[in-house]
Amino acid sequence: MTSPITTARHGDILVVTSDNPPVNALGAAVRTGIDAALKEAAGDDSIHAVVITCAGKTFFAGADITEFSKPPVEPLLPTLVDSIEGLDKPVIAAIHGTALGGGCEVALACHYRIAVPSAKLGVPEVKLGLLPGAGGTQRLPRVAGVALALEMTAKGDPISASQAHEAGLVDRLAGEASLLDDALAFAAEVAAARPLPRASEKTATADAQVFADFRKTNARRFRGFDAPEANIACVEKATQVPFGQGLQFERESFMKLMFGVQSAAQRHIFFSERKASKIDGIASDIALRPIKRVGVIGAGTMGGGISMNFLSAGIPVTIVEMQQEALDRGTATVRKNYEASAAKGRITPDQVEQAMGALNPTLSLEDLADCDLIIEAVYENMDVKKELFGKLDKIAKPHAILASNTSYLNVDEIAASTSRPQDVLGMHFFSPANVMKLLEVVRGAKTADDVLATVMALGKTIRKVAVVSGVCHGFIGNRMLMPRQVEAMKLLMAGATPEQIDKVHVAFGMPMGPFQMSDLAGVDIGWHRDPTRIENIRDALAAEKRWGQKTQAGFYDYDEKRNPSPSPRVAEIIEEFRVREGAQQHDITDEEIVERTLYPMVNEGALILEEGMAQRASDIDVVWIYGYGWPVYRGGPMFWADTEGLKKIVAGLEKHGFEVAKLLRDKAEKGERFN
Ligand code: T1G
Repeated sequence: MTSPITTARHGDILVVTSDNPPVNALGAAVRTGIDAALKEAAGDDSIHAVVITCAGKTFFAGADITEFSKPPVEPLLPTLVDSIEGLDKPVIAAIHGTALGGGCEVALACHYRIAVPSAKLGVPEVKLGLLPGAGGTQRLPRVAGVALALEMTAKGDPISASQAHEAGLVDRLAGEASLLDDALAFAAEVAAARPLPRASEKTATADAQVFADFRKTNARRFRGFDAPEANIACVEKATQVPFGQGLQFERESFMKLMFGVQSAAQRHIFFSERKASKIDGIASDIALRPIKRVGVIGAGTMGGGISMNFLSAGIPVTIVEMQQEALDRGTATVRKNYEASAAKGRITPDQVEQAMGALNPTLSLEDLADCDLIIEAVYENMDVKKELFGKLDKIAKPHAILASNTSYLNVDEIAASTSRPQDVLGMHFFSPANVMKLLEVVRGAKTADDVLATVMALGKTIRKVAVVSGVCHGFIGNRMLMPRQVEAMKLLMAGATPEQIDKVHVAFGMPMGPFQMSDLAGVDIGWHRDPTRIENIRDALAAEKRWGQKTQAGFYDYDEKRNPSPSPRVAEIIEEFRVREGAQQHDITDEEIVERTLYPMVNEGALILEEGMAQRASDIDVVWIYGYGWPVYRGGPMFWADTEGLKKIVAGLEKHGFEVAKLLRDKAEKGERFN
């Protein structure tokens, strides 16, 4: 097998190039090749400097994550990194694309770093539940300073080449199109410079208060995660002990995380997110329909948010409303959202105008005639949607894709109201649609393969995590949410309080519990709106306009800053229903709350898989991570069930009288996992 590493002489400079698509991951063959090149350079006195560069779209984007579950192969990355730094000739890293993780650590071990302005550098290991395990936690604070090293290691976001240059992480900026030439010139310039600047020989200093402040400032963000604190502790160690001891501490900390459940969960999600974009049974090179203009019907919260996804990706949008006032309000909201992002420096004012200039508001459905994709985000009512799709069928051009943003209605029934069911599918965005990453793409019985593949690819273009769902009530996410909400209400009747149930979910790692979620989304969603018809606790709350945060009262009472507090009135309503229904109460433990609200979600997930409504268990995990904030360090409901043990899940479900899904029972009995 040819090595992904090649070397070439440019005068007295040895250029080492990695060509290991798609991201030049530092797999065993790459490490072996670089090691051989270093030996070549060390043994040849006519070589006075080394340039390490990469072909393709990026400098090394990290260790090869797929190797983590396999036995380690020499030379290990930490060893290789030390060999680079230890060479007695200058090694220059020529960086483009994203120098991430082990890639950034290779660059840090080089004596010099030159990067094109569009490059990024980062150590995202924390997002995999890890830490830079090849010296990064010890070299980065020594080169770029402790404050920046804390930000980069504990949060995992990359910085731009210019930020890196300002911080001293990058020594030179190259021309965008002249990286190698500029790197060679830089190498010639420093070839004789001594002593060689070695990160490990610098010192990292910081007041202890810096670490205490950083921990305090980020406590909420890091809640429940192991890796951020491990990264902080390693950077702190770099200011306390010599480099070698710091490396040892880093190594021990890395191994602890690597073999922990959280990193396994976070690596599972890394690969699952990418796997979700693949559609079983459809060729990955299927011809896609070009999407040059998108139509959005409805300029409310959803329609405006949906439009922004396309505008931000540079795709013009025609947005339709029935009333001018609603249309104006909708487009004003889009502008307000963009201007808020500009105020935070996330986008430039020019980009705001560019996006708004690509938004074409209209009151006429006929203006959608030139759209390649039309998405409706109108009132969640089947008759309304069927009538609208009937009209679109006559207006839309041939091969236009017609999508419904419905959150649970039957997409096949909607498709049947057109003469082109093959062009119809669901695109279920999550509110706020311009923020939430999940997009459930609902495949109708007659949806054409190229239509599905086009929308899945478009999902990536608009920076969503798209997951294919079959047609069933609630698709994947909301279908699993329902049993959780139903059981939460039953637990109120059995003696629990809303705050007790929510507290268990938040302690588990969810951003909020079932009742906090209801208050945020609106207790009145789906309510029959007849205040005289009070059949359950939710009806009683809705009848008293306890519609949630928006009315400063729901399952909780809210002050003017929307701070929640337990509601005596809600406690009364619950008690009234307990009496009225003759409900039996008992002391409810946190464990029972988990068994009765989370285990049924796993059970529903098993039914979804049995019915083929999701392609794979990992898709279900992706839905809950990106659509509902399931803690990524638990890997999603199905991954979590595997770690709990399916036998334990089955026993818990049976204990509370649930009917166990066949797939779940079979897997439990065979000792199998979902993932
Ligand atoms: N190892 C193995 N495969 C990888 C990979 C990696 N590091 N990064 C990406 N891939 C695969 C990915 O699964 C996909 O495969 C394809 O490449 C394209 O990826 C010791 C321990 C670089 C910003 O965490 O953030 O170094 O689906 O779709 O959108 O301290 O990939 O095509 O089969 O994401 O252009 C640290 C992870 C590793 C970076 C490019 N590094 N990668 O994004 O492409 S741990 C990372 C990314 C480490 C050391 C530690 C992104 C990207 P497939 P993609 P993209």
